[in-house]
Amino acid sequence: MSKSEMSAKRLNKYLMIALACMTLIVLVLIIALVLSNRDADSAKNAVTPTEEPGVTIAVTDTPAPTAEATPTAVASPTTEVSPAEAVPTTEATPTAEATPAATPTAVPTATPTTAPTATPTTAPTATPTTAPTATPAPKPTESGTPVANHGQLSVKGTQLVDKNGKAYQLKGVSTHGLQWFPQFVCMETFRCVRDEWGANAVRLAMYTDENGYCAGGDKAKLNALVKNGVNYAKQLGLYVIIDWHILHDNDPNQNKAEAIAFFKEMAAEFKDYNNVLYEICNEPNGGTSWSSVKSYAMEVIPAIRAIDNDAIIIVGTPTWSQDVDVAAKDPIKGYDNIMYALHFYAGTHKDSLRSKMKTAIEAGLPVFVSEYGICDASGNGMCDEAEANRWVAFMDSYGVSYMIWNLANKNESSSLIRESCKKLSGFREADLNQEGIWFVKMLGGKIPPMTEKEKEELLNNAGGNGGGDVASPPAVSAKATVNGLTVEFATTNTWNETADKCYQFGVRITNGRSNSAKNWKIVITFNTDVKSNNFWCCDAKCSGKTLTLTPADFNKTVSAGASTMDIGLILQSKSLLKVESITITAE
Ligand code: IDC
Repeated sequence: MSKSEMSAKRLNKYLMIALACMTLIVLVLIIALVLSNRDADSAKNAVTPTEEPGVTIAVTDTPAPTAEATPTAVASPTTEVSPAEAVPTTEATPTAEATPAATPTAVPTATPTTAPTATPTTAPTATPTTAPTATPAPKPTESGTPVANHGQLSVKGTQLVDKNGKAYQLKGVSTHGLQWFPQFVCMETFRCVRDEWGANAVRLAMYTDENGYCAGGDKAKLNALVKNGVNYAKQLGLYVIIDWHILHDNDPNQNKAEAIAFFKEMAAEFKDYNNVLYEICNEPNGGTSWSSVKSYAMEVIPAIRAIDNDAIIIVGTPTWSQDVDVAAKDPIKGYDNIMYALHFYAGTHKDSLRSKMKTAIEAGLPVFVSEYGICDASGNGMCDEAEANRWVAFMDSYGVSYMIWNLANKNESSSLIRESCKKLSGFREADLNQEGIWFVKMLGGKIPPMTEKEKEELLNNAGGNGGGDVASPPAVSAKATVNGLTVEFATTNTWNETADKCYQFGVRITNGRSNSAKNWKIVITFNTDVKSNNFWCCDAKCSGKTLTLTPADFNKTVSAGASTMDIGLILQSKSLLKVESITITAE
C-alpha cells in the first residue's frame, strides 16, 4: 500500500468515526427533546384537577374598602388595638381565576368521596334519621379565605383578635331556624354569602323550642344540619357559630342536660377546627336572671373546654341578650375566650341599648353582636336604615362583630331574601328584601359615611343616661288551663315606640284532652287599653282592655296531645301592661 493510499484509508476511518459520533449526538438530542416534552405535558395536566367545581374559587384580600367606611378618630375601647385595625377588610371578594394546585400531588382525587359539592343541598335532608353524621369531611381550606388569613380567633381584652393578635371583626349572617329553613344550609348559599355578599361568618340558629331540638324536632336531622353547616363553612374558609337558640323556653337551664350533651358532641367533632364558635344560649328572657344564666354557663363552658380548649364561647345575657351591662358587673371567671351576646333590632333599639354596650365594654366585657336586624324587634315591621347605620358605625368604633338575622325567604322584614325568590344563590337586588339590600351595601362599604360631628354625637349619646329612648317595658306573661286546654301567653320582646309601650307576645295552646279541640278562642283582659296592628297565625281583635284571639284558617283544630306553633302578635298600650284575666274555650 502506497503512503497516499494509507492516509486516504486513515481519513476514511476518521470520517466514519466522526459520522458515528454525530449520529449518536443527534440521537441523544432527540431522546432529550422527547423526554422534556413529556414533562411539560404532565406538568400541564397536574393543574387541571383544580378546575373541579366548588374548590377552586380564589378569594383574595383586597384593601379596606374606602376611607369613609373607616371608623377613624373614635375612642378605642382597648389599648392594644386601634379602631382602624378593626375595620373589616373585604377579604371575601371573589375572583374568577382558578387557583392552581400548589404541587401536582395535591390532586383532589386523593379524597374522592369527600368532594364538598357532591350533594350539598340535599345532604341534610336526604336520610336524616339514619345518617345524622353524614358530614363531608373538609378539604384543606382555600388560600385567601377569611379563615386562611385569620386562623384561630381569640379574645384579647375586650377585642376579638385573629391568629396574629390583630383586632378582627366577624361580619356575617345568621340562618333562620334550622327546623324551618334547612335549604339555606348548603355550599351554594354559603359560597354566595362569602363571595357575592362579602361576609366572613355564618351562624347556625338551632332552636331548642318551637319544634326544635328539645321540643319534638327531628334531632338527627338538626344535628346533621349543624355538622354539615360547619363543614361547608370550613371548606369555604368561613367562621361559623353554633347557636343553641333558646327563645320561648326562656331560661337555658330548662334544657341544660341536653345542651351539655349537644355541646360535648360538637366539641368532640370540631375540636381541631379553627373556624368554630359556640353560642350557648341565644336569648335568655322571661325574667331569667344573670345569675341563672351564669350558673348554666359555668356548667356548659367546662364541658366544652374539657374537649376544645380554645374556641370562642359566646354567652347570652338576660332580657333577650340586652343586659350586657349586668353581666359586666359579674363576669364569668376562670376561662379564656369568653364573649357576651348583645342583640339589637334597629327599628326598636337605639341609644339606650348602645349605652348598655358602651358601659359593658368600658367595664372590660368582650361583647359580640351575634344577632341583629334593621327592622323592629318582632323581626318584622319597618326597617330603620338610618338607625342601622348608626349601629354599624358604633360597633365598628368598638371593633365589635355582628351577625344579621336572617338568611331565609320568609315573608317578614328580617328575612334577607324575598318570599317570592326560590333561589339559593345569585341573588339580584329584586330578589332581596330591604334588609338584604342594605346588608349587601353595608358589607360592601357603600353606606353613607357619617360626619365627624354625627359620630361624636353618636358616641356621646350612648354615654351615661343615653339619649332618646327609655328602658324597655318589663316582660309580661300569663298561663291558664281550662277543661284540659292550656294557653301560654308570654312576651318575646318589649320596646318603646314614641308614646307607646310595645309588647311582642308568643301564644301557645296545648291540648291535653283526648279529643281534638276546634275553633278555639282566647280572651285576655288587661289593666289598660290595648291595640294590635300586627298578628300572625291567628286573628286578633282589641276592644278597650280586652283582646280576643281566634284561629287562622289553618290552625282551627288542635289535635289531642298537640301544641300550636308560631302564633304571635304585637300589642301597644299607653302604660305598662298587666294581665288581669286569661281564658280559653273550644268546641
Ligand atoms: C323570629 C323569626 C320569626 C319566627 C320567630 C319564632 O324572625 O320568623 O316566627 O322568631 O319565635 C329574636 C330571636 C329570633 C327571632 C327574632 C325576631 O332571637 O329567633 O326570630 N328576634 O323576632 N330576638 C329578637 C328578635
